[in-house]
Amino acid sequence: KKASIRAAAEKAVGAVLGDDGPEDGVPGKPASVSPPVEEPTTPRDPLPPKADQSGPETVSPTGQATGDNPARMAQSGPYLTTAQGARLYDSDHSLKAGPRGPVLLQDHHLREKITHFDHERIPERVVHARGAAAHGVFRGYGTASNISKAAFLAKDVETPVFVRFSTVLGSRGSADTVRDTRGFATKFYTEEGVFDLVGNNIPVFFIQDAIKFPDIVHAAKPHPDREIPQAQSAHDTFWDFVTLHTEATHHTLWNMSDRGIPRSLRMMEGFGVHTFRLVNAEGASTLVKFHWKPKLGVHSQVWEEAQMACGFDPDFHRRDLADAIEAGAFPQWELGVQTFPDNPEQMFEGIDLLDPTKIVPEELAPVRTIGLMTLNANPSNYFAETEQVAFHVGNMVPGVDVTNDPLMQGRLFSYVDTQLTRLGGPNFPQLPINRTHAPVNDMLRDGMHQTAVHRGVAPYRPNSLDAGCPFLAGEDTAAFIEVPVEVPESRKVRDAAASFDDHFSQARLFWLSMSPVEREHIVAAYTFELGKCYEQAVKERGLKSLARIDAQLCEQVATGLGLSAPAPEEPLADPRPSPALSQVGKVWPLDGRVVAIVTDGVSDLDGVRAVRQAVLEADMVPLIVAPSGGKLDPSGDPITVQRTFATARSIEFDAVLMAGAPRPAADAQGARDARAGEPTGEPVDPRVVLLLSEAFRHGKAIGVWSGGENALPAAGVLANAPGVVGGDSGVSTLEQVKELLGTHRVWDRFPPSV
Ligand code: HDE
Repeated sequence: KKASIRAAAEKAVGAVLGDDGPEDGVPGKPASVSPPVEEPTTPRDPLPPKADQSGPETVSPTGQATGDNPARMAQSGPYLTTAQGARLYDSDHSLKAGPRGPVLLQDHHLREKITHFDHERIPERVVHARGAAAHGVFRGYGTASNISKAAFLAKDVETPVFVRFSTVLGSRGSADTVRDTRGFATKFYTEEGVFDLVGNNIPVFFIQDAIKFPDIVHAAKPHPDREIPQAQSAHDTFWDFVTLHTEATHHTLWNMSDRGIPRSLRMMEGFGVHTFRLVNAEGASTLVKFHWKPKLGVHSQVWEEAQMACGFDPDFHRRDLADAIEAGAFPQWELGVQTFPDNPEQMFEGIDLLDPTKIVPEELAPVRTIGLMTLNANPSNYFAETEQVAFHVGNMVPGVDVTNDPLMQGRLFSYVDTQLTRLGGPNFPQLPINRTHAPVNDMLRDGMHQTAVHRGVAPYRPNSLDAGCPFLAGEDTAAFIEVPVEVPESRKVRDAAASFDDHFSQARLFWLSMSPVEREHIVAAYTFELGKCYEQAVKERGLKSLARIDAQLCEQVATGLGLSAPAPEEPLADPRPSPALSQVGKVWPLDGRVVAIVTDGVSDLDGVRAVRQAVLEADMVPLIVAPSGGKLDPSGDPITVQRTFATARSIEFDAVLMAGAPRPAADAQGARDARAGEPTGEPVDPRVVLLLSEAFRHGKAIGVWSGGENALPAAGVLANAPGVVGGDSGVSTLEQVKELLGTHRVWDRFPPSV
């Protein structure tokens, strides 16, 4: 299986590039011209979907299996037709009164084609507009069976899932690697109905009450006058709000940490944020917080790298997810729960479980794993699946229930409401991607885009005319029954519990739990974001809020802004740090990490070939980077070039291996310019210099052999710098690079300043 994964990995990366190169290509030598590819003329049935796109089949809302996916049935038969199925003989010319005459109104095909096109877009999501998704499967471990009767959590039960990851602030076409919270929404198509776990990659939220959601979103979205900046929080209105509305402090700190810029969607944690309630077969309930734990570990980009990726590859995360799945490197997460007794106070160790700005440190309540999710198929059609999928916090199954968290309560209203505008009516649950796999027998009728043909005459209860159908279920027949929680007698108020007033202690806990390098990143992020604000008052208020988290943090950001650091208004308490919150100091699997093998096209090509194979054998992705495209060593066992110096950029790689020191092209102006400024040593191709210096700055492992070391001085990299290794051969160099990759980055390169 591993071998087929590797073969797929190679194929996927080549295919993405379309860079296979001509058979007899030699760098620098023009390739022979391939025969032109003709447009096929023999009618035939459409091609089946690609292997990595076979999502689960769906069931109609009336419970009938649809056989084939209706989305695919929309493309059957060999001939182009109208929407009504009439075959067409020409789709390139309007019907005219003569070849040079006016177009005729009677041209139904023209009108149908243009009208449909005019209405192709639907409103993007008001938040989380930019997303990428995948199909997969969830397998229950059975370890939650004592606390939940949900069938999908039982041992070895397999449930199809569809997961959509998103950024929150940007428009649908914005870049992937912006500093933002990431959505992590999972639709479980269980046999008892759909369960949606609509979470984020950050375990806390900006607000404690849903009524503040329009405020935070209006503040964080682009300014309403010029509609800038796109997809970012580094602007006045965001900081104006989060510094006035201090309950946002904790979430904002997470955003300013490395969690705001994930390396990959596959390397993010997910959180249900709210406290949920699980109920078992005996009716006993437990409070839980949901966690998704990625098998590949939690990793981030560094800020400069993330910013560069916004330009060089705005689809960085989307591409990474789709490529990994296509290559057979299926991302996996374990679902876990922290459990708490369901007592009337709903507090745990002094932490209010109904306050969504608070976490419960894992050291106080360990995460128990209860199942495994594997994403194994890409969507076949972005619009039909990723865009039209509609999540709803209220989609629950027996065994799962809500709590009184006021943020969650508001979400229970918002998600259906928003789909009415976005998906144009109340029948969006019938869209193939939203359809439950459980039999449906509802009394909902008609409405826009109704696709079910309902039978019977009595969509009401009680009835005798449809023989009393459908009947109500009970406890013994798997009905969804709300946990009968006591609601203490109280007054109607617009208020919150006093425990909701603590806005800073957990922000301080997070700060104290970070390693020095993570703190340094946080300081830099605040300095950047507040530095982008124009209003002095906003910057000063930002510092006041930092003073309540940590004096040193405040001091350093103040220095960066050229302002003086205020003293905290109250003395700071020192909560016990939670080491589990830090991303540094652990060793993780290397699967799917991308290693650039940079070659000058001549040095030790046998070594290049061997190291490429060794990278594959470690379940990582090798990318051969050479001066120009085509094949290296065409006479022997040719090596396909996957990136050229023109198309490669450091952001794509987790580590760089380097054989030889490529000389600049003699006639390149850029090369001459670079030579003028080179610190020492032989001239090196300026694009390689850039690649090495960026990789070094971003804490990436660099391995050199067979003359590769000669490229280092031009990039200002010392051969004995941390995370720069060399060996006798490519393979021995790779071994050292693998050690470095296990900790994700060479953290020693970032001087600890805090
Ligand atoms: Fe959402 N949120 N949200 N949210 N949310 C939406 O629903 C809302 C909140 C989250 O990939 C919208 O279909 C309110 C917390 C994700 O399709 C909308 C409040 C968390 C996604 C909405 C919150 C989330 C959404 C916009 C405050 C993490 C994307 C389009 C009470 C636990 C789902 C849509 C997808 C999307 C409302 C707060 C996660 C408007 C009112 C907290 C992952 O309904």
